[in-house]
Amino acid sequence: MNISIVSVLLLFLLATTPLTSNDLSTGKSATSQKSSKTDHQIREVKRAVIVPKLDGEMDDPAWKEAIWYGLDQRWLGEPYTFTDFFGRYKLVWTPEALYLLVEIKDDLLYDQNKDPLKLWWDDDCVEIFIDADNSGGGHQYSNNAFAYHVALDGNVVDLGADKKPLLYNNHVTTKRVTKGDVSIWEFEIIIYDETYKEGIVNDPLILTENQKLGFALAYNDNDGSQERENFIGSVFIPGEDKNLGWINADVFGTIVLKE
Ligand SMILES: [Ca+2]
Ligand SMILES: [Ca+2]
Ligand SMILES: [Ca+2]
Ligand SMILES: [Ca+2]
Repeated sequence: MNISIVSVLLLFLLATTPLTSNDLSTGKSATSQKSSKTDHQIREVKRAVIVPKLDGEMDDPAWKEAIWYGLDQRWLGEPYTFTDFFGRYKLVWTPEALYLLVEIKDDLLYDQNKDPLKLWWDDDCVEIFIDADNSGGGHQYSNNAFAYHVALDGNVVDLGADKKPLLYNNHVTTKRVTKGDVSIWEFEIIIYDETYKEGIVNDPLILTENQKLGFALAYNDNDGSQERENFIGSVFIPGEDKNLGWINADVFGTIVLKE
C-alpha cells in the first residue's frame, strides 16, 4: 500500500515536472525580453541645429561638431588589413530622426545578389542596429529592436515577425557617394519602437533630450567571395560568438541624446 502511494506520488511528480519547468522557462524568456540590458559603451549624441543634407558630402555643420567613432571590432572573419577595410562614423539627432555619417574604405564594392531579399548579409552593406527604448533582449523575429541592412543600392532589409525578410526603406534613407575606395554614406533613421507593425500606419518616435537608445553599427565586407569575408562592428562583444547583434539587443551600445 505504502509503496503504491509512493509510486503514485513519483508518477505525479514526473508528470508535473516538465510542465513546471516549461512554465519557468517561458516566464524567464518573457522577462529577458525586457530590461535585461546592462548599459555599456555609453555615448552622448549631440542634437543637430541644422539637419544634415543627405548628399554623401560630410561638409554639414552638424558633422563638423560631432566626433568620429571607430568601426573596428571584428565580429566575423579573418584579421583584415587597412587596404581591405577601414570604417568610422558620427551621429547626431533631431526630434524627428537620428542621423548617421559613415565613412568606409573598402577595396572592392560587391553586390552579388541583385535581389535585395536574397542573402542580403553576404553583399557589402552597412548594418544599423536600433533599440528605440534601450530595453535590450531578443529581437530576431520581433520589433523589440531592428537590424537594418542597408545595401549598396540603398535597399533596407530586416527580418519581419513572420521570419521573412522585409524592406524597411521607409525607416532608413541613405545617400552614398564613392570616390576611389572611400564611400561616404549619410543616413536618416526614423525611429520606431516595439509597437511597430508592418502593413498599418505607425507613428514614429519623437526623440527627446536625455532619451537612451540601444545602438550599434557594422559593415559586412565581401570582396568577391560566395559569403561575406568580414563582419566588423562598432561595439565589443564578449565571448566566442560575436554575431549576436541580429538576435539580441543586449549587445548594442547605449547612446544618450543631448542638446
Ligand atoms: Ca551631407
Ligand atoms: Ca574589403
Ligand atoms: Ca526595445
Ligand atoms: Ca567589399
